[in-house]
Amino acid sequence: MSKEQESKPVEETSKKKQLDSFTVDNNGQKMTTNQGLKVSDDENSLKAGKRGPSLLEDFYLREKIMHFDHERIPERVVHARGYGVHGYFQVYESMVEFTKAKFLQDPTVKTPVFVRFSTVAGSRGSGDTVRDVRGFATKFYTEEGNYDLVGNNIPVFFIQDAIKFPDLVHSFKPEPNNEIPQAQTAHDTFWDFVANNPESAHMVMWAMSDRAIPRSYRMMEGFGVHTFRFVNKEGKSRFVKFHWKPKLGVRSLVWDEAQKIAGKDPDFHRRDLYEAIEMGQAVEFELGVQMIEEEEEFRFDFDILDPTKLWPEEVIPVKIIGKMTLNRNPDNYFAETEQVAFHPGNVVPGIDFSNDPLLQGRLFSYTDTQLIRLGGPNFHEIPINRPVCPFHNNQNDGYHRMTINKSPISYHKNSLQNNAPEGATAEEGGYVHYQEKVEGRKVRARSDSFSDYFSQAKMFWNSMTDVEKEHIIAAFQFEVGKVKSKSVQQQVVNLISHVDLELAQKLAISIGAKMPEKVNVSTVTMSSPALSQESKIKSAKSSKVAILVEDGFNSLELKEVLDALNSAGIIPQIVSSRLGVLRNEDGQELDVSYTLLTSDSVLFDAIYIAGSSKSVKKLIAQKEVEDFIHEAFKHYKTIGAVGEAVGLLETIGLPINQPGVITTKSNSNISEFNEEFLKAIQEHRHWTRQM
Ligand code: HDE
Repeated sequence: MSKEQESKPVEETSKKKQLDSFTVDNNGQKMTTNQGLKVSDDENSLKAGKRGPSLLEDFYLREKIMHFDHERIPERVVHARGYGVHGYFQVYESMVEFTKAKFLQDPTVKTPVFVRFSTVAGSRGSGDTVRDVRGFATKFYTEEGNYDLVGNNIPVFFIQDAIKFPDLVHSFKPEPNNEIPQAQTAHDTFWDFVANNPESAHMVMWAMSDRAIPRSYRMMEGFGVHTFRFVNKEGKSRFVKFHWKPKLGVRSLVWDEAQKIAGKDPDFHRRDLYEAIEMGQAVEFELGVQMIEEEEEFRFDFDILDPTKLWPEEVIPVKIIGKMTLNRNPDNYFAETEQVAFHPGNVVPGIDFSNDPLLQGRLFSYTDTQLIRLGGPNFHEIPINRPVCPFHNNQNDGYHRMTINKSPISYHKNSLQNNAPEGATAEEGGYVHYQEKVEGRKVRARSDSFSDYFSQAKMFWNSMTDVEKEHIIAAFQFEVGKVKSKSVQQQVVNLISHVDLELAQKLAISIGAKMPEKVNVSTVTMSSPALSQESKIKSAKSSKVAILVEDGFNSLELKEVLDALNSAGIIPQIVSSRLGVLRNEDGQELDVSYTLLTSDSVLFDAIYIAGSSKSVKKLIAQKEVEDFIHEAFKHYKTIGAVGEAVGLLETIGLPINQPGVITTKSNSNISEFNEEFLKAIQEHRHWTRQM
């Protein structure tokens, strides 16, 4: 093999350097046409007389309008709304025992990545905080080519076979007669699909849980969902499932809050990610793998090829193998985030597929979909999609071909070019599919081992805390309550009764359906504590705290609180009745970030009401302040108040002896207050609060 063809280690900056060679900076430049001709006037079209008709001759008008007319491309048929960011991945220690994938060998190598987070159902312009699954797609630009881990934030899927995907998607998308509703599953066709396709029962439990309304893309888990294979140098294969674990812990919104945010700030999740990165807060996820030896394939009470099943972490532990750090926003949304093309079939040596029939279908879909979306077969040449290692083959021509292949030889085998480019052996880094032995008759059928739809749905239910269960019940009541067809409602109640009778009964009561029959109710008692969000690590870092304050604040008190928040990595933001600068008698100044009009209680994780009688008097006079605080209370958020601000809480009727309401009337023990306040923020929600 020639030197040039040997794979070279990548660097953290490899992708950035490549992208930079495509960037354009208009700063200080004269305007030109796309042909490079300098433009003399960009304000007026060419006319026959000042008030006369425009002339066809005006090539610049035509070019400008033509380009504008074609600025849109078809949105993704699913996962249309998303936000992407750059970063890098580092393995903690060599995974040589399990896989030969080069990016998983050397802890000193920082492999560049691009990650796109998304919702699934909504259009490109839909709200971020809708109840939905979130996509979590990662492109690793490795020295051996691009590896794409195209996952979701829920570890299982609605269906078992790819052939059902169009049906599933047609059911949850807006209904075709009136294109209603946008980005929602709370409508007849989706629940009709669920009721008549019981394999969806497990995933529906997840979709009705808090997992489907994450607080932030930075605070949700990611899952590869399917079973893949790791293959090592010796050719030994193991089954593997991939996990992303967020360093900030797993947090969710509450449903009422999620709905309000969709109106107040439809960009809530992308803004959160964009701002965190602009502020220099590294966004970190650890990569974990669960592995099953080939010989153990049939040892479990679920089929490891069934994508509606997870591998309980208590049975098959997650081994944490590395960390991804996201630290750079794209320069251009369209060029990078919109044009990025993921494909679960983009693998590197050492990673292979299983026979999961959902995965097998995806291996076709993802290249096919790019042809319509990106307009031709050369989408791999778009800067964001190019590997950082060289690529050579005999594929040529097609729409928007960028490379100029110099040689007349575009076929194999050849003698005129010494047979180049030619295939590489496994030793030379060639991808050799794992030689799994397969035999069978051609049948359109599903394995009997895929037919248990309810045991893991029940296990998920069993694993929830009481609060999480309450949220699931309420979500079912909301979603199925929006269904118009009585028959579909009843069918859903009947289906859910196979998972849990109490859940089905509570649903039936709420939607006026008949009580479910007590037949075939799952008797599974197993639970998996790892499935409960409440059991995950909790971090206060990156929480946003609204500081409600007016002129005349107490600067000593405020400084102590702000310092404590800042040093814990919490983001305090000053909210007042007007923008500009607040002042107090000592001449101290405070910049205001938001007014009570431009922000809202639902956009914060906690609030703090500053003391001092002057500031409190002004706050108390505003109805918006009362609403702001009551709403935070209703959403179980931490509320802190010091000095006279405690009186304000009493005046507005807020029960101050409730969990998560942290107060001190005296200014002398602020450090004690801070300690309690920070602990409460770390809790994120105070579920035991009495409303
Ligand atoms: Fe996708 N999916 N999917 N999917 N998917 C797409 O590809 C598809 C599935 C996932 O940010 C499409 O480029 C089929 C499971 C993510 O650009 C399309 C089936 C999982 C993204 C497609 C599935 C996913 C997509 C649309 C069933 C979790 C967004 C645009 C066989 C493991 C990627 C595109 C991005 C996108 C097909 C099921 C995750 C049409 C046929 C299961 C994160 O190709």
